[in-house]
Amino acid sequence: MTAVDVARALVFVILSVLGGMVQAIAADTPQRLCETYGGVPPGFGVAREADADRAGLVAINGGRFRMGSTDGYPEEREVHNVRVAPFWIDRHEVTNAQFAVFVRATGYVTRAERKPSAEEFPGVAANRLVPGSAVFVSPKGAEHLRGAYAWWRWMPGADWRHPEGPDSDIRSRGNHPVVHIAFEDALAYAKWLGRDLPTEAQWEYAARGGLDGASYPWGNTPDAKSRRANTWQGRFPYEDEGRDGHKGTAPVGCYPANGFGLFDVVGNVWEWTRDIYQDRHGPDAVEDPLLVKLPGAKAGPVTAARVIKGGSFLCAPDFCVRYRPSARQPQDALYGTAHVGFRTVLNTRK
Ligand SMILES: [Ca+2]
Repeated sequence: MTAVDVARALVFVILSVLGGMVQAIAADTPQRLCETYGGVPPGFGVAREADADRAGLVAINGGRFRMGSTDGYPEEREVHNVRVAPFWIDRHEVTNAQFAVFVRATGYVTRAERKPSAEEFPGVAANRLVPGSAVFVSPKGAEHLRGAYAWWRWMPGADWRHPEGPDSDIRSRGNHPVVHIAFEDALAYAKWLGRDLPTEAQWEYAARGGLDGASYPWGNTPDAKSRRANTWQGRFPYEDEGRDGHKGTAPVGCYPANGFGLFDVVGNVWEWTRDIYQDRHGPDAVEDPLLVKLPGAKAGPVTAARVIKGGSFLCAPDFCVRYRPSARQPQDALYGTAHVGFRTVLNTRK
């Protein structure tokens, strides 16, 4: 072996070791979005860009999957087979910055910003019919004994621009998910982009990221080290220890993407779907039952309670283990609250 060969061998060994180290670092450092991201995907809201209608979307191949779970809450049953056609879905939850682009372009005013009508709230005094939304407030002492969900407080002046009430703002939260969005607000945003809200089946299929039947988007192991999603650590509803790095909403994309490249499918904020809530799943479906009615089908009145998915920063292991793809909850379509957001889909087979 010549000196040149020895040198080459040494270089090879060094490069191999370095390469292994780089791979190890890459494997240990999951893809993240939030640190350098302003909240608006390239081309978004710019009509002249050829692919603007797909800005921020990820293509999802269709497929058949087992929807629901027998391990979770009763409403997640029965496990049944559904086939979804190919579709596109937002890589991340709709952000404040994106919603601001929509509002600037259209002048849209959300429900939480409008004065509620007397017809909707018969018997409520006129001076109490003021714009607002429900904000989470940690109860003090035995305050929670006032009743279930006593940690929600109706706050006049709370809306998407003022998530914790009139004295709060979103100036440094352009890349956080927009909240206090009612179902009709989310739908209006989606329609403005020529899109829709996901059906529950689309949402669940996308959230599973290809891991059919798994408990979580990343597999079957709980997130013991609080590195995979923005949830609640500590005793709910008193103290959020924030061991996952965030109390309240987090910028989108701070946690590893799932197998389809989607961020925050569980945790951070609940997400609206089109489906009207029923407390059990239907039977096996050859195709997603809501989508076979397309095009132009109306999926029930805009005021009907809808399914929300994914759980939120308020989901804690001792209270609400709903940061799982199969988990579901009804949400009054008229109210978004501080922990409900959404993402959009583009159905290409219209
Ligand atoms: Ca958290």
